[in-house]
Amino acid sequence: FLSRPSELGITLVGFSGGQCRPGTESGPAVLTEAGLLTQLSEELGYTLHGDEQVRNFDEYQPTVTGRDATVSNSTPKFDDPDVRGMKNPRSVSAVTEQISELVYQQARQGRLALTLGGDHSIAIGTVSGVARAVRERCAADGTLPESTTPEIAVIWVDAHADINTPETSDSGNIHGMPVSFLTGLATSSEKGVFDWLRSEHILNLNKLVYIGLRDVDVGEKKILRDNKIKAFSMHDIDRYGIGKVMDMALEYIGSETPIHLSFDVDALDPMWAPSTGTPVRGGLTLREGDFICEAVAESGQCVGVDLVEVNPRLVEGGVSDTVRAGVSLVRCALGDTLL
Ligand code: B3U
Ligand code: MN
Ligand code: MN
Repeated sequence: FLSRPSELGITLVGFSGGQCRPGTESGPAVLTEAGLLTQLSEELGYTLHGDEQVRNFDEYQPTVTGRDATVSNSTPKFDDPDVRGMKNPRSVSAVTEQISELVYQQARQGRLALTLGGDHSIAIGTVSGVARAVRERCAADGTLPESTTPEIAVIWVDAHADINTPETSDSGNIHGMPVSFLTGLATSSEKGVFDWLRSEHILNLNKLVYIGLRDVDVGEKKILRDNKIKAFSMHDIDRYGIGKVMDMALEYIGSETPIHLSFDVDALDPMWAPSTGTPVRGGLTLREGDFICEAVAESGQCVGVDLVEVNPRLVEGGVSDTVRAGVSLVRCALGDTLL
């Protein structure tokens, strides 16, 4: 699908406003300081475009209110009261709108869009930007094979389904809601609160595949059932093995559909990735995570990759395990381990 498969469009998103624990905004910094981008260019041979420095979205840092508030070290630049229970709604909306445009600008040129977060709310920007770019490239003659479908598929690798609507969410944290906004299950006409999302940004519910789920809210389970959303839980991975699960996931998507991989590091077991905001036991081994990424790379259909929810502040004794895991996942998604 990629006219120039050796080109990467990088977006480095320092943002934590989709949840309440400070530190996630430093995820891209610790990953790049570990040499990830240098490895991608020098060892994997990619040409890098886009961000060299982490974008500091601190000016949008949350006004922290409420019971589980653990911040704040920065003075909020503007008032951002809750909307329908959502915390920091205008901040997250404004930041994801910018990310959507940045990622779109990378993907429309046929570059594989790689985004390092940041909490998972930023995927409202990445997925919508890639979806728009692929629709546009399909409409334009000759930039993609004729059989390519204009709608992307998303493989969402996560312990959580992140598909709460503002109404079903208990926490009000928008990192638990990105999929509902991306698929149009949740909409908002409130000025400055996701009113920028248009039809070209939207992900079809039947082009969504989950892998790694094990902590899904009651309301989310109903959404998954009612909409017949394809989901491979940890139970399915135990039953079939990760190889068969990836075969089934890719077969469900079909070979003509561009794929965006959105990888929440908390899909991995905390044994491998402890430095994350909401760790859940019983997760993927690092090798299973790497395999998912390899299978997506091997498909030749990958147009976008996110790695999110690395929070360097959360583990005493350092973030190094989680960073090493994150670097490995991204390298695998970009084809490093394929022979
Ligand atoms: N489902 C819960 C918990 C959660 C979602 N995503 C993460 N945690 N990382 C919620 O807040 O919506
Ligand atoms: Mn997530
Ligand atoms: Mn998660």
